[in-house]
Amino acid sequence: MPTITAFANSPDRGRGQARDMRVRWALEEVGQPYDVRLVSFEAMKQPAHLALHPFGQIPTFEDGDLVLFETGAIVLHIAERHAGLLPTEANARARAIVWMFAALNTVEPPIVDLGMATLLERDESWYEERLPILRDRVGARLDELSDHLRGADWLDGAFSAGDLLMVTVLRRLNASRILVDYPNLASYVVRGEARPAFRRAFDAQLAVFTAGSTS
Ligand code: GTB
Repeated sequence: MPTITAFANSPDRGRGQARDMRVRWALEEVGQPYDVRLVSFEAMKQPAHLALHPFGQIPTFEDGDLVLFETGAIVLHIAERHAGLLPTEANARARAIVWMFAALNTVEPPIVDLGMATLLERDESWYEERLPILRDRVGARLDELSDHLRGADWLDGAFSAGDLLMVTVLRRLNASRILVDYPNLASYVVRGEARPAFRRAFDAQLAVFTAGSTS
């Protein structure tokens, strides 16, 4: 049974924004049970965790001798070894992997930049000037993604690991009102969140927060 790591005290208070959520969701989609080892911010920077993750972050994935980090690589590993997250036809499979990379390399960076600015740079003298620039960059990507998706349920045929990653990336905008201007993307996120595997993963990470706040 694989073991993943997750925050002992997630700053998002169980909203499923930390990146272990993607790995939990992928494992739930393919029906693979898993263990979770919770780590504190201090423990993440200690040698034992750095041996698993050179950047001292969560999540990690351990299965026997195999240790992985980077959520894209972990989700791809799970999708390659189990049925359900990648099409079997070779070209469709390649296109689903394209969407995994697009989620992480093209759509997520401007969303993270906007989130980080809102969180960490609010008191800077240039914050108000920079904010519309960051919002425009996010908007450009959302315009393009929305045009691609149109009225489809998923990015390329059936639900895939590409959708799983894209939905988790778009969920990072949940605290803002940005997706209100993109009804098809908002529905896409709701569709992803309605999947039973998403619900199980979400509830599992929320239970960590709930247990921590009542103990
Ligand atoms: N590229 C790596 C991957 O995809 O696996 C990035 C991993 C990463 O950013 N991990 C974060 C981490 O360990 C947690 S998920 N940070 C601690 C550190 O770097 O010292 C990022 C995250 C954290 C919190 C929220 N939140 O509170 O809303 C959202 C996302």
